Amino acid sequence: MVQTVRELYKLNGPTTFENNEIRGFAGSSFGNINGRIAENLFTGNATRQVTALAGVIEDNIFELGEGSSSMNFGTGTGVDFSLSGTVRRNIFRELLGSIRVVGSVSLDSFPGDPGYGEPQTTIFTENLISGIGKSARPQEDNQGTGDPNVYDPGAALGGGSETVFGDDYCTVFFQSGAFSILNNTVARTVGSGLCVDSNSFTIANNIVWAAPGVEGGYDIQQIGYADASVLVNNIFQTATEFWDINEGNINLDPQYFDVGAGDLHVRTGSPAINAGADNRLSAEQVYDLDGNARVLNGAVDIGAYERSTTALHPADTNGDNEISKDEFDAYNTAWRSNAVWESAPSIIPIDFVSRAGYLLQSGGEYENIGVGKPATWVPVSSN
Ligand SMILES: [Ca+2]
Ligand SMILES: [Ca+2]
Repeated sequence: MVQTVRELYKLNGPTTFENNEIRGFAGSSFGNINGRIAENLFTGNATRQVTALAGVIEDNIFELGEGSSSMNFGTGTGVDFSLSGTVRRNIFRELLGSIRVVGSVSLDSFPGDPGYGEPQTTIFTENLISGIGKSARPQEDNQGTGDPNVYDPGAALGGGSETVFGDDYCTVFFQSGAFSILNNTVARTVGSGLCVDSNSFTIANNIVWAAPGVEGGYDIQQIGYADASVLVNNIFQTATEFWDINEGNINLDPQYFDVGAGDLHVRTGSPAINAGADNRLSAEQVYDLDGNARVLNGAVDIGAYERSTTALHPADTNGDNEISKDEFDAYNTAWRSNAVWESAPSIIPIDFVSRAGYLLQSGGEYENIGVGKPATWVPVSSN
């Protein structure tokens, strides 16, 4: 379903916006949505992918855009308008602009005033972020650098100056209010990774690691003064100084499975496995980005994914860790006839069919190596 600009502007006020595909959007903003934005695909848009006000943004994909993603939580004018929001399990990939998350603030009163609204905490968890500043779409050479693939700060793109936040270019910029930034995975491709410029924040259990060839910037950058700042159990290489609590962080390669192909699951033996801080988890963290339980094998993992090697290939209906000829034929037939399959995904993707064929051809048992599906199922003999 493709939404038009006019229809999207109708979405003010509490509402649910889900299961849409928004493609080739060239306006200035999607308008404010005060509700739930879930399971949408935003792809190939020329400006800000979404501007949302409060509510929940979960399980969306934002990709291949020339603009940025901007999310404002509680930036209203009344003292009662101090709302919190949750941004979880979204995938942001190949966007030219950055991601800005503005937290809860009360604009018309000040600390000490009667009725001053205490900021609520905005929750940002289990998001996957890669390829920011490097849209896969062909770009114009806005600033005359001679290279259309170079990000030009301040370039007059669809999103205008809104593609640049703060003094430095940041992949994700958290501004105002209070934040819990937990269990995200960021492959930093340009500028700094996570930047925070707000009253208080907890940054825990995140992986922020530069993609190959990226230089300069910080993985985690604190801008300005904060009342409370916590940095615990993250994997990163570089961060600015001055944290109230700075402990349990790891400076070791997270061992992504295949960063080039965008699979940021970690490999067996990764320092991320079971190395998160369980006592920093939020009640909002029910599932990991794959939909598995957030905590498995006794302790939470660092990053958006919880390592799990238990799922069988959906074609393996008798659960014996082998794909038989009959099982493959049934799966293949269901795919050809668009039949609903009992084990998820119910609409069978073609790469799941070809993986079943590969496992059949290889013969013998297969195993789950804990990465993205369907590449996670490999013949035992090949591993
Ligand atoms: Ca675990
Ligand atoms: Ca079987």
